[in-house]
Amino acid sequence: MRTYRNKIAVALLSCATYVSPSLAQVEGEHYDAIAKHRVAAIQETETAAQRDARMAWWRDARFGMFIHWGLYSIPAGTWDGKKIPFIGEWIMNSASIPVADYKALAPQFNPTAFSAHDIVALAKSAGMKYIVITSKHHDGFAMFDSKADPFNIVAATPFHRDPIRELAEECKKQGIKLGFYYSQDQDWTAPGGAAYNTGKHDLPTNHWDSKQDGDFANYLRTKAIPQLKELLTNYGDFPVVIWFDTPTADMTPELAGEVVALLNQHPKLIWNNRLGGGYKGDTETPEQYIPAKGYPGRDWEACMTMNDTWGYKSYDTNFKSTETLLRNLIDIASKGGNYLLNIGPDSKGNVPPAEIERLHEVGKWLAVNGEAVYGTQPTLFGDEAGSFSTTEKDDQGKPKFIPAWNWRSTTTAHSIYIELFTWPTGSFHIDKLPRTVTGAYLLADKSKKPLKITKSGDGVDIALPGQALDPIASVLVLKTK
Ligand code: FHN
Repeated sequence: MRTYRNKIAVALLSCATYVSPSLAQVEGEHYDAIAKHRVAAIQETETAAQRDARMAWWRDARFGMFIHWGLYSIPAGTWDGKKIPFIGEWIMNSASIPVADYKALAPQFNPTAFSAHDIVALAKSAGMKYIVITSKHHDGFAMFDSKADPFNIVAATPFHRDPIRELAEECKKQGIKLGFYYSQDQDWTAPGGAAYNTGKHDLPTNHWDSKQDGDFANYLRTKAIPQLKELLTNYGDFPVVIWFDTPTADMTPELAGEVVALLNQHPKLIWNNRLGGGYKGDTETPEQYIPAKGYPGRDWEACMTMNDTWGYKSYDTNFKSTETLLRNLIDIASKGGNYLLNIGPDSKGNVPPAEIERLHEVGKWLAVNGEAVYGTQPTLFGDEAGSFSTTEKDDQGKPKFIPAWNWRSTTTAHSIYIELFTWPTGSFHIDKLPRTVTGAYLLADKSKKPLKITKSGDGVDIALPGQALDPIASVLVLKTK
């Protein structure tokens, strides 16, 4: 059972495209039939220039905050006195909690410490340019005021406030963008909503409570689509992103087309590759890993946790170091992607101090070195990122990518940035220069003192001071023609 659960976990956490095999098969075998019923998404009809304009802010942003917050923060990883394995927001599924028992959490949810102001300010101080929050996760509980379904934070809890509205207002005030995660397919408390089987349930439906049984199309039409409409129309300038998740074969091209018809009414919207029904969306969404070479030609966003859960788990203290988080951000930027880094507030609405601390530290680095991240293009080099092992294999049996952590590079029209993780003695050597370099300095050096450049073979040596300017990453700027 454990192996099976782990396999599911790996599949959930690392699947890049979220097109289920059965769906891929359907597409292959019945392409014509599908084409007839398929609604063309904006992505398929717009020109490249229109697409560039729509994606411009997102591509410049490079760094966003993911927020997983919901009823699952009350049990916080423990049910009936037992620590439940797997990610916190999955506790209902992992512990096979009956619908009525899970719904009984709502009257206990009163997150009076929640401050939209503080969370938005935290994202800003971290140097993040957008926020994506779980408006409804797989448990079916809406974190917003929904007339479409009463299982929501305003109608079903003593809190009676709409955090999504408060966040939308704060994001507007503080000048940062807001997107909504919405679990369109899995819904464990609505009849007909899908459920992944994590290996605990033997029932053919994957449901563990007869209250979950029902018709998926009916669920989609009476809950998910009406709630998506509410989210798309009730929050002013937002959402700028809809972040779908975990599609199943239930999401046929026809049903997904009904969602797409709604999304198409919001032509500036960006949505990811996890709707299902064969729709590619705007963005690839590698989860908990950084792809070796990024996705050349596709926009992409790596979403990651700081510890080992998305939703709050009281006993998960396995936090990554600030060094790891910063290296991830730089690595992702050097491959042309965005980093969507998660926080998991507790049941009172407090963000765990370990997360706040790390975000502040990342923000301090970006305040000095942000020019090397925001609005940049991928590396012009490539070899600095690492190489494929000749002996080790990855989960899919392919040669494993072993990252090298010496340096990374990002680019703008007139600069090449070299983010140095290990500080070379005396000078930094570049073998082959893709552009003519006209000057060099360290980004953290306010005086921009020129560094001596010496031609060396096809490349150059840049003379460096004895000490790195930053213990994690110092940025060398090469001005170029
Ligand atoms: O099942 C979810 C999980 O709970 C979490 O929301 C992540 C975030 O990308 N998405 C799914 C797993 O891929």
